[in-house]
Amino acid sequence: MIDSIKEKFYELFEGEPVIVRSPGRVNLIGEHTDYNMGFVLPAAIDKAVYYAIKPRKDKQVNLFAFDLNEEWQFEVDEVRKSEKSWANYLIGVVDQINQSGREIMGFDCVFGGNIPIGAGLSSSAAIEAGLAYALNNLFDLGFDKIELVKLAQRAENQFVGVQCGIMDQYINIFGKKGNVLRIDCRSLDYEYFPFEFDGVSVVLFNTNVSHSLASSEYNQRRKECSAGVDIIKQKYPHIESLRDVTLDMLEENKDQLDGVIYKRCKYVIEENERLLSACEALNKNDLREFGQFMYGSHQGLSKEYEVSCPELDYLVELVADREGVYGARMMGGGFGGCTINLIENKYVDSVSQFVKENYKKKFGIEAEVYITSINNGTEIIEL
Ligand code: GAF
Repeated sequence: MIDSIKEKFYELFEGEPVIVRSPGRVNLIGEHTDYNMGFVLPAAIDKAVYYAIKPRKDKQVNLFAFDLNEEWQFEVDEVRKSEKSWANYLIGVVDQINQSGREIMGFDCVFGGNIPIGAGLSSSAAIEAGLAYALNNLFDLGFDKIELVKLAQRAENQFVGVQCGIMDQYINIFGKKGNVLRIDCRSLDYEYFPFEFDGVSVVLFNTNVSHSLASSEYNQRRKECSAGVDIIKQKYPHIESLRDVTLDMLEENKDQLDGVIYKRCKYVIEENERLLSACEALNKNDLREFGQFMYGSHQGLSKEYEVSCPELDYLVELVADREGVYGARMMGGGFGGCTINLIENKYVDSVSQFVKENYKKKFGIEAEVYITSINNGTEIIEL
């Protein structure tokens, strides 16, 4: 992959590029908690976007998307939306750098990778944060890591127009081989938890569906959560987010809350608690207990937060009682994409076979299987 991207760079441009690897991510537990100022537990993975990139002496930016065989050009000082949706993830980053008051020159860039699009593995954050990281280094912009995370998130929120939380860009920059990260999305502190269990694999089953509801429902969930906060705040003025709300407070306010909003808030409060308990299980090296919290998370996402879909539910149901499976749940925003599964190595083949056969029978769609390993966050791999 890296060689083909470099070759393309040599074909299109002059000189020697820097190579940057920018990973996708998994999230073990803690879904839809980031924008509620709660906790998440993601890890950067081996699937990644690779950049071959070199500064220019003028203000011209030449982008080439290797996987799509498409190009886009613009001037650093003339940033506007592209009709090519992929280009907006990159232009948004340049736009944010411009807004920060830092100055960059143009650059030549070929990028491509193996993060499946629409699978919930955060290919868009990989593109944004990877480019922010690369430009920070190429032009000595002096952003620290957390500033890069926020810049990449703003590119997505403001330029691409998706109101995502901070998890995906954060793990992209801070990921560390062999570790999951417990991120406190309120303080933006983090803690590494080693996640290398002999004989156990992190396996993703891709539904290969991506229901169009995803972004409208995502924004709707955000609104429902803040509507809940607004009501509970009337009694508890110090409340700023669902992170500050306990189940007792929620129960006290149940009569004032619409039934749907109550369910959404309950899920978020419980998911935060589940995540903290799951981390205690990790500290005890107890994957069985950890896996039970994953199932609990899926139930909540499916029944209370209602961001699952029949395909995701079925993939979790298929593995739930199978030998060798510790835990499974839907992952990411929902309405399609992947489930994440912890499976004993010696059962990975048989469980995958079983899942693929049954999923195909039920939905007529091939489920893809990715066995992932936990890798570093974005890094320069060739100078
Ligand atoms: C998407 C968003 F981009 C994240 O910020 C997060 O909210 C996630 O959905 C749900 O946990 O990946």
